[in-house]
Amino acid sequence: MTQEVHGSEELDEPCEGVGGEPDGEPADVPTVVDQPEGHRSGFVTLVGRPNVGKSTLLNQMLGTKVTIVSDKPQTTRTEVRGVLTRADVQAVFCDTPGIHKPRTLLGQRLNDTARAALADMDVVLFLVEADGKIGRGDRFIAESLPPEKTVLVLNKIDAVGRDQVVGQLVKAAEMEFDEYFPVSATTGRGVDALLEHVLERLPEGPRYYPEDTLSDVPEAHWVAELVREQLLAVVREELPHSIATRVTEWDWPRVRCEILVERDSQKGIVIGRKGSVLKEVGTRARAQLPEGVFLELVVKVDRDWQRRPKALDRLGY
Ligand SMILES: Nc1nc2c(ncn2[C@@H]2O[C@H](COP(=O)(O)OP(=O)(O)OP(=O)(O)O)[C@@H](O)[C@H]2O)c(=O)[nH]1
Ligand SMILES: [Mg+2]
Repeated sequence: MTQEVHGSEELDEPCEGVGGEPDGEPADVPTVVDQPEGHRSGFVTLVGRPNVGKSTLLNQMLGTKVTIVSDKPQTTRTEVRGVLTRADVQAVFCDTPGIHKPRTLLGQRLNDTARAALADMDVVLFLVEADGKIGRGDRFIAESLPPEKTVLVLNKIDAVGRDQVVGQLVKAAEMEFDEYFPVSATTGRGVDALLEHVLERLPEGPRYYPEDTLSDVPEAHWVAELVREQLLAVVREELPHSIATRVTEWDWPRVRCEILVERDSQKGIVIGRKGSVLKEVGTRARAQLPEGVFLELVVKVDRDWQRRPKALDRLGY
């Protein structure tokens, strides 16, 4: 397994047609696969402020990793679908970006993506944190959720004592939803009960995805996401929002992934001394990919990409 650590080049001419495209974009509307007798199905959206644990909860419910996680806010940037299929029921879960007060065009787009994922949902899982303040940001989101479809999930109960869980549930109850589930997405506590409840709520309906489908994320986009996840974990500076990744060459097992930053000064941080940061990111990303992958990481500057509509379009945000 080799990994090339590149310096950087200016991105003069933005490449067209990249950003999750080598495998094609996921279709917006899934086709109906089949409908066994008495089968139930539906769409379940996870929403909440950034960092409340939406992606962690989705991975825990599916028992497999379909969406990346980090301790930095605004990790999820696109809608990610994870599919749970049983003989009699199929749930299509939609992970969404955290809804927040936007400061850039990227922030606005993330909010729009989350809002769009709320249309035509059967169940909304609205996550709030047990170990943080339930405040204006949460109430702002709550106001736009359909009460009859919303289940309030109090996440991160492993991080607090029982009194705090009760106190937070009382606080959350001010938002007047009917159903409350305290869970820990990390340890899995309470998650089975939540999952069974969600599945029971789904109406009669067809199987939308083949039974072996776990997610709608194209492979190339997934590799780019794993690289971004490891950058979020490894890079210490306040860079998370300035980093984007995209796969520009896919010749399996050779994959070339570009890391975009916004300014020259950020290149050195992402590369690290003698390439140490890039090397670690590559090693950690490869550990999650099939053996033998040749991952080439290249750092480029795409000036102020998160404020430029065309740059965001190219990245699929
Ligand atoms: N202690 C504890 N930490 C959790 C739990 N669930 C998530 N976390 C942590 O919270 C942080 C954010 O988790 P994510 O799943 O990325 O949160 P998110 O809501 O998807 O965040 P965005 O995509 O940025 O909106 C990570 O550091 C997780 O490890 C939990 O149940 N307990
Ligand atoms: Mg997320």
